[in-house]
Amino acid sequence: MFTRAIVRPPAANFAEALTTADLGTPDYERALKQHEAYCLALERCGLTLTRLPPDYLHPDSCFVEDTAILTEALPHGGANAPARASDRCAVLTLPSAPSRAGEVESIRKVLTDFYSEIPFLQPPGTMDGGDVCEAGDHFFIGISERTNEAGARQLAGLLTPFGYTCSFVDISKSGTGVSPVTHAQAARATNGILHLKSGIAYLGDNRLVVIDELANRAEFSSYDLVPVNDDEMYAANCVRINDHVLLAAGYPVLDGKLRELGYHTIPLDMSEFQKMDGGLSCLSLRF
Ligand code: CIR
Repeated sequence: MFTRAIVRPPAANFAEALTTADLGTPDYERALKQHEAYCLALERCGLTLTRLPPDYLHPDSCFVEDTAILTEALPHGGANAPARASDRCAVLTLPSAPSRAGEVESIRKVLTDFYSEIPFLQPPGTMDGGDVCEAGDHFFIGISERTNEAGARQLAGLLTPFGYTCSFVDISKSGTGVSPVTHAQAARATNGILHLKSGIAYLGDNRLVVIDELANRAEFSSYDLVPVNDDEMYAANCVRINDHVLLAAGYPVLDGKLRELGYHTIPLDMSEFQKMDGGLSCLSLRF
């Protein structure tokens, strides 16, 4: 159960954010409107928002999810839970993109209002929060072009005392054997996904939304899979928040599947964020 989220609107220089997508320049006014609609959807899901001011020094700073890992409290301490397991846990990440490293400090300051201890990852570890997928009392940690094994091991070491188990999912080019064929793919990982959560989303109830390319991975074999076809890949980065699932607008097949499964979906226009490689989940830190 989530009760809060941290969000930050894009700054006026959002067009200077990192991107490998070939989708054109984002329209700033439109991005602001889409961001506001996203915030209202979070509130509709029952979340209280901490709204940070735009950060002109960091053009990617609206993608707050990449800066920290925040756990949900485990309802009953989880299967492997020692004494501290019902505590929530926050860990600051170490984004490998130099232009994003400075985003972490302002998030740390905000999190001190909510967490008494906030460990952070150390070099040579690197990590973007978009590579970390919480699935009940288990965490999938993607090894990608942004998150390395050292970072993944550090995070696993920090989460284990809270009763979580972790496994690594290699989506890097070297891990998949997929040969990148375009410049955009070369800068990304599995079939053009930037982060693990660009390709999977946990819905609760042992259910995972997953892109076709990851559907046969042994790591996911014990889950009920909701497959996302290649045409709708971008929508795989959806988010279950309490009784709702937020997903990108314009992906009717996945939307239909989720509704058939009984989820109340809220489609949101994400076009301007997609231009800068941003998925829907990355616009908020939920806890
Ligand atoms: C970046 O390349 O870092 C940003 N332009 C996009 C980050 C998106 N983050 C996410 O999906 N978790």
